[in-house]
Amino acid sequence: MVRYQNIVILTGAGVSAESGVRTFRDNDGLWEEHRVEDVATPEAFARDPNLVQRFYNLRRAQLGTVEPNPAHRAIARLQAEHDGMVTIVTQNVDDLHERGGAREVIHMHGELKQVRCVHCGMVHAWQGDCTQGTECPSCGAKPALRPNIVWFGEMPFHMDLIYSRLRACDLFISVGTSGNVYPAAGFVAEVRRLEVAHTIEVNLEPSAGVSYFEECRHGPAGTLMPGLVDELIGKDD
Ligand code: BJW
Repeated sequence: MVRYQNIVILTGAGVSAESGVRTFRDNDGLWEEHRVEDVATPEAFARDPNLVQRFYNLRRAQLGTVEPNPAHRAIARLQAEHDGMVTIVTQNVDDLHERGGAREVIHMHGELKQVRCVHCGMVHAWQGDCTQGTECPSCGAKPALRPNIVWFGEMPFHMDLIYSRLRACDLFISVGTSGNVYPAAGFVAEVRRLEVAHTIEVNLEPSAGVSYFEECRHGPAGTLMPGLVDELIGKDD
């Protein structure tokens, strides 16, 4: 395989599916009868903050019951063993990349294990439940804390850093994302526009953006990623 210098890997819910974390748009796509669009918005939080807090408390608690899978470990191995730079950009709010051994992960949609004070803006590491009755550890306000998650209509985190890595990459790999949510869904078009990077999609099925990718590997990420990483670091030579 061609040797690449700067690799950007974009991951989505499909990379954690084999760990037992539910994806957003498969099957009925519902959580207790709610669509993700109905709980993951600032309007939903304003309308029913207790429901939204409960949604994120349950998902935060679920993190303790799941483990990284071979896809997370393969991506971490690429980051550790590749001669050039490997940037992991994830839309996932779980910590499975980190627990699978990745050392730098850009969480563009935030992290389940963080909350943010809407008064003072401080971000706090958070393990257990958070409710409208929980005080902000920094300023003492309540209700004050919200999940440090990027909801629909909000600006994703670290966009300048992500676009600078996209501009510098010579290989872009998208793993386990349906290509329905922007701006992440537009990264492949941005990379293709620059005409300097090869693009690979790894997904269970063709994504909404499949036509933008030069190379597609369809199947479970936990099966396909270890082989792709072997190719990239030259172990299959
Ligand atoms: C497997 C597998 C296995 C299963 N192996 N694969 C045009 C331009 C810009 C913005 C917009 C636009 N049009 C509309 C917008 C607004 C909106 C948007 O995109 N809406 C769409 C629904 C149309 N976007 C926003 O509001 C974003 N903010 C924004 O745009 O700000 C302005 C801005 C503009 C331009 C530049 C910069 C900023 C914010 C989006 C926030 C998304 N938040 C969520 C919920 C919060 C996180 C949480 O609670 O967990 O993030 S929505 C949800 O979708 C979650 C995910 O991160 C995200 C992406 O989903 P993902 O990961 O793709 O999951 P699925 O379920 O859709 O797909 C899984 C895939 O895996 C499937 O294809 C399976 O087949 C596959 N799979 N098992 C491999 N084993």
